[in-house]
Amino acid sequence: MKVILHVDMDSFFSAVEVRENPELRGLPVIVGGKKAKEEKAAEEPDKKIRDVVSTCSYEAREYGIHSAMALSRAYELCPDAKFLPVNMPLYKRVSGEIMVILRKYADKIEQVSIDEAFLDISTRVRRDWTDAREYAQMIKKVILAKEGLTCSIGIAPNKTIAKIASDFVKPDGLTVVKQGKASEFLAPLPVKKIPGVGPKTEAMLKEMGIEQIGQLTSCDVQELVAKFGKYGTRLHLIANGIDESEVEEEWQRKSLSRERTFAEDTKDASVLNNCVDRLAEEVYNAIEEGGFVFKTVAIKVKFEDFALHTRAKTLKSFHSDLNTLSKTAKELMMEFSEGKGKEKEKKIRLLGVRVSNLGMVDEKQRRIV
Ligand code: TTP
Ligand code: MG
Repeated sequence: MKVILHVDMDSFFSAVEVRENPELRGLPVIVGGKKAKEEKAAEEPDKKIRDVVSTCSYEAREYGIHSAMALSRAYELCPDAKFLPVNMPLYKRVSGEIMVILRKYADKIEQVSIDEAFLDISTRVRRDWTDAREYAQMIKKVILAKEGLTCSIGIAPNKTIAKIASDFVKPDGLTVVKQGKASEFLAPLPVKKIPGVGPKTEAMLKEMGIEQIGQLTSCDVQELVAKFGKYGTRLHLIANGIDESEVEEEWQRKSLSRERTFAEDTKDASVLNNCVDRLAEEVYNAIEEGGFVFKTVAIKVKFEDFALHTRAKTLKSFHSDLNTLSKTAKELMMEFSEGKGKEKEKKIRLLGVRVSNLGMVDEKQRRIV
């Protein structure tokens, strides 16, 4: 069982501005647009001014102001609000500091935007969830003490529910959805609360008579698949509280690859094999340098007619040796040369070797972390 925590900072850009200028506290503060024209021209001469609200304080939200609204409209709704230009370098710096703090409290952390992150805290709290709430309260306290900012946190058995939960009570909220309580929590919520369900999907679901997440659970999956393809299955699973996706550290999402285009298209087996060997060696050097281990090996083949194919194999455990890498890559290559009739006839224009599903070798303990 996993315990996942999702943190989302409250009215992030404007909260940072208020922190920097305490006299703004309690006022409607709107952040959006660029600095005065002259300054802007010097900084980004080619960019057009995007005159929309990036975000605003909760006081400003009372006037109906929200992100992505035209600044002119925001001005109509609340002419007395404090309007501030976007100071991105400042928000990025604060975001970086927050992520450093959060990292200490997680087995794994995945930053998903400037002001939000998933933390896998499975080994940090008790299995019975009794201290999950206290754990989140402690994180909130630390962020407030060190950064002077509030955030909202959701804790749940998976990423999707944790994200929905962090939005459930805002600002300065904390929502814990225990294992076994997911369906109950999700059922009454509108479908648009599911990450990825935008106005279009929402409208299509409404046509099917589905407005709440609970209604998704009782509807026929085939009907959802017919309308939304693969995403239909995912929607059904999410509504049932199922999401197996892992919290992925940045380096886990990464892959390493090398590729080569032949001077002349070829189907000569020994030329192709040599090339796979050389590419595997180059990839091996890169993973060794980075201290990585890999689980998945893939090859990419572009034929003379530019048709592009990839083939991948995921191994049972992590590896870090050149032998496994080139052997697996060559096996995958064989599948092409011995493969289907048409492909067999075609010459190859480009070859690529890639490893993904990377892990890190911890130097001190010589283990995968
Ligand atoms: P959000 O977390 O969506 O919004 P927020 O932090 O301002 O408010 P909330 O309390 O509801 O979480 O986005 C984080 C930051 O990203 C936000 O402070 C500004 C920026 N942003 C934009 O620039 N444009 C947008 O349309 C949105 C939604 C956000
Ligand atoms: Mg936020």
